[in-house]
Amino acid sequence: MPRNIPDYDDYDEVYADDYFEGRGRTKPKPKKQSSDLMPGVVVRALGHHYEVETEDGERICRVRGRLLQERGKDTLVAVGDRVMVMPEGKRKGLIDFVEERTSVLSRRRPGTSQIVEDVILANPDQVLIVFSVAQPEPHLRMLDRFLVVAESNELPAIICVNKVDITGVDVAKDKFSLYANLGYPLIFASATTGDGIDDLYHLLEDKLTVVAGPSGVGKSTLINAIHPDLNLRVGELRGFEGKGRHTTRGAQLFRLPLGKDTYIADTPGIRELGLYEIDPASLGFFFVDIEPFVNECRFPNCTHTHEPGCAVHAAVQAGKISPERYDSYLRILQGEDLQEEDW
Ligand SMILES: Nc1nc2c(ncn2[C@@H]2O[C@H](COP(=O)(O)OP(=O)(O)OP(=O)(O)O)[C@@H](O)[C@H]2O)c(=O)[nH]1
Ligand SMILES: [Mg+2]
Ligand SMILES: [Zn+2]
Repeated sequence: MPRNIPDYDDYDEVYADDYFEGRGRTKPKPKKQSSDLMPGVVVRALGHHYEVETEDGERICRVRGRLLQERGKDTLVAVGDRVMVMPEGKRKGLIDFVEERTSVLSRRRPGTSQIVEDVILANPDQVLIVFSVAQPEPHLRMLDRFLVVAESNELPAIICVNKVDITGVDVAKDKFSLYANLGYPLIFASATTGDGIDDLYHLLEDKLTVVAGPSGVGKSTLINAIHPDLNLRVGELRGFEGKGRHTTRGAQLFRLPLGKDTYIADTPGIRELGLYEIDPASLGFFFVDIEPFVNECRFPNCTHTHEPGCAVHAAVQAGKISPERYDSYLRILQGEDLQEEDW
């Protein structure tokens, strides 16, 4: 084992400082045991430390050395992870164990040629995808990409169209009509006037909902409108294009006073949403409007681009799949990485 990674197996060694702190005390503190472990949920990442909510409050935790070694390059601990914590004093702790994730919202880590998973949030039950009707203008091809990420992670998606105060709800319904037809729950909201907030609130009960979308669309403002006590930081928009400033840094999980177990996670605006581990032959399954035709193609490994006897292509020609959605499919298939600057 390399010297610079401490081995936390021996709790005596780790807590040695604690023993000496109590100078003058005749009996050493009792040895830490695994029965002292307490369950918790990671609510925020702070560099190499994590804020964990446990039954007796929040603790700032570091990660046990052995875990650091075991997990290689994958996201070791993510916001939303259920963990076991060895308490250290009243407010600190050591993450001893990370429970297997039941779901993730993840993407391909940007800025590297290696294919690495970047877990945006662990264990969500659903994803609330927020776009604004204006300021910034919605980029629907990017929305399609968010939907593919939700479908490929098997997460139910709700679409929230925010800032309807700017254009009026009719313009918003018109711009997003395609998505009402696809069957996704669609909520028209204004975090400023409070329109649609009640509808949103009712969808959250007893679930962990991750709020995702581009920067500046009003994700944090919406969460504040749902639960004003949180008082999250909200950013100004930059320039005449009204793009966001990436105000929220790092995902953060909040418990809501609603039902027994309701959490909402704010996430930073996503600039780049590379898809992780989706092979070309299965991409069609993650478009709810393309999927019904996939098994009717002549070739089982059809990519729905040029192959003869392609049922998807025929459905596009017949107007059963919209040209815009098919265009999104082709762009993702070709590996086009949309960046915010291209929107
Ligand atoms: N007109 C209008 N402006 C809104 C509404 N919701 C949010 N805004 C404004 O949009 C700007 C960006 O809001 P944020 O809540 O910071 O956006 P965000 O999606 O959290 O952005 P990031 O944290 O950067 O990802 C702020 O100036 C908000 O006041 C709305 O419903 N209507
Ligand atoms: Mg924000
Ligand atoms: Zn086909």
